[in-house]
Amino acid sequence: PFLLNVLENQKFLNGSVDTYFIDENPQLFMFKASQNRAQKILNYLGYVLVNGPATPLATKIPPSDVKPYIPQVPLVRFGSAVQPPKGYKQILDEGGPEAFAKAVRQHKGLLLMDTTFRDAHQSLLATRVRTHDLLAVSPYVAHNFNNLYSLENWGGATFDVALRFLHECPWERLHDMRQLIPNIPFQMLLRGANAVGYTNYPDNVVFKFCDMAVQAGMDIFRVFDSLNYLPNLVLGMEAAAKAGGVVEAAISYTGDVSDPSKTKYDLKYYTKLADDLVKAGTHVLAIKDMAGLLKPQAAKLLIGAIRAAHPHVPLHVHTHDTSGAGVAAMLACAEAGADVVDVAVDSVSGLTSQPSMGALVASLQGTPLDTKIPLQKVSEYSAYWEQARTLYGPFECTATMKSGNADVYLNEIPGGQYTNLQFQAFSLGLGSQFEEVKKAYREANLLLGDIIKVTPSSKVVGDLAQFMVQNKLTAADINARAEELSFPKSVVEYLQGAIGIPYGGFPEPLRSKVLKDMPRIEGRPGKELPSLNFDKLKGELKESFPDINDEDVMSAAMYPQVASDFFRFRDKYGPVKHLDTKTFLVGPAVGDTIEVKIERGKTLDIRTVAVSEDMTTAGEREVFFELNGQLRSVFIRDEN
Ligand code: 3PY
Ligand code: ZN
Repeated sequence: PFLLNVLENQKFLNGSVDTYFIDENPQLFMFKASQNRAQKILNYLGYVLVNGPATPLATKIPPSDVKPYIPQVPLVRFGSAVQPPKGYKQILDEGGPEAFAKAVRQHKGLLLMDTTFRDAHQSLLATRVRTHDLLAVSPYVAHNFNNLYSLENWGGATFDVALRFLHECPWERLHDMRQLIPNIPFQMLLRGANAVGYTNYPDNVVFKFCDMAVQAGMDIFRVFDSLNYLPNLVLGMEAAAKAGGVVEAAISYTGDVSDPSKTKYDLKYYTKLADDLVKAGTHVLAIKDMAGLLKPQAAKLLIGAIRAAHPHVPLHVHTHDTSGAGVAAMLACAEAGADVVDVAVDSVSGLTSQPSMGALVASLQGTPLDTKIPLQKVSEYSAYWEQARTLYGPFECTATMKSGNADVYLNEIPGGQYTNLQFQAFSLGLGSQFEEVKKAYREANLLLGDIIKVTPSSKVVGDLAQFMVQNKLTAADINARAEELSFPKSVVEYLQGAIGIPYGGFPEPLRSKVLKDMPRIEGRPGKELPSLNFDKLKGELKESFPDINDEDVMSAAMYPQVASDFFRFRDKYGPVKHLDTKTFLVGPAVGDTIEVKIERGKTLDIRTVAVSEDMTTAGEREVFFELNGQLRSVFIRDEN
């Protein structure tokens, strides 16, 4: 019982008590279950040795051999671990969301949100950064970046990718980060009524999801809707508020408010939406410039207008640096009255990611907007990611993306999608394909009524664009032949109203021609959906996976197939999140010895000895390891 209590003790887990005795006596922690976990890890390594990567690799760039240098934090002083300095998390915990918002608004300099743990790698590395590498640098972040407004570390695509490709549990990731970073608010991206998925969920799922996220350590919910459809936004806001989170309602930005010829999304459109969101009770108001279209001049107009209308509401601006104007735009936002802007640490900034933290910090030094973040600390943090990034060579966007591109002002493609579309086009080996897709994207957007484009509406536009390129269809062809063409599913569903109603309504006569007598959804799509019965779902899942917990059930509510594949994987291969990234991706080489720390004080030493040349009659190969000095072997089916 003593040991179990220790494992549930916050101070113990976040390293703020002296644990040398335990660290030096690992046998205290040798439970039976760990034998089992060790065996499962061997199964995983054996699988990769015999069959190759267990997660598809996207480029030919191998993961490097680098062991990223982890900048040290003060560990022990006077016999106990040094606590990281207090931050906005403490203000939030003590005073709640209103007090937090007030403190943010009163802060004199510019505050930053660091996107390194979420959007940066979602944009540059296909969201593949693993818990292992996030946790390694987490103590450093806690000790040196306590004056961040927040660390964005969850939501968006991370949930899906963690389960689907990294074979790790997104909830465990959140719990683990919370242990190591007790002082900086955590922020997630919530796709409104789509939560962390691509489709509308029943209302009770969104509410329960937010509740569980707060319990697991989440603080701030950036809530957006892919059409800025107010009923969807409000649903997400209510769910975040009821859970006790900070509500950061986001206006997704498109067009150009500094261009008088662009009349659909003008200043009036945005200020009206800002009024609605403030009325709906948002604690913080965000401008989500997902494509990086907010030019400095437009930033001045937009932020200036909203600041004037809502002097007490904190304003937070998000952008992508696709065009290269990100730093300039964020400086303009700060000068026009934004309280917080988003940056990624230098080595994972730029291109379709966020603008550079170091550049912004340096640009404001000595000014009234000084962030007071030491540049030296930014550089150390950046050096870690510069090395860690090389582990993700197989997912590097720079395999194809060599520079920013101001053509984003023409095609308005969101950062993450821009990287994906470019990558897909290049992997088809067609040099001209990406240019065609970008042009078609612009036309597809206009065909659909010039809509807000962000997950999932951006996928609708992207799918239509690719459909046009593949079938060599112009916009005129689409309009003329709409009745007979077999459109992508996402396009049809969008026109049916499955993700909400776009500003200005659906495009006619295109909609009627495509849908004919198909059903249409009126109003907020989620309100039609029957509530999900969690107990029933849990009962069903328990039949195949007796060990699942409530967080697993929520994963299954979000992604039924992906989650059950993950549970099956976990039962067979155990906690692969503990493997270093190179080993996880491509496995060890024969002769290699790796260290796997499966919990505090419990490290496995694994040497790969040999893979048998012969196959058993069952089509299996025997793979030999030394596990902590003892010979072990596993039989692995050869799938090649
Ligand atoms: C997401 O929904 O994942 C986004 O990052 C949208 O910008
Ligand atoms: Zn983004």
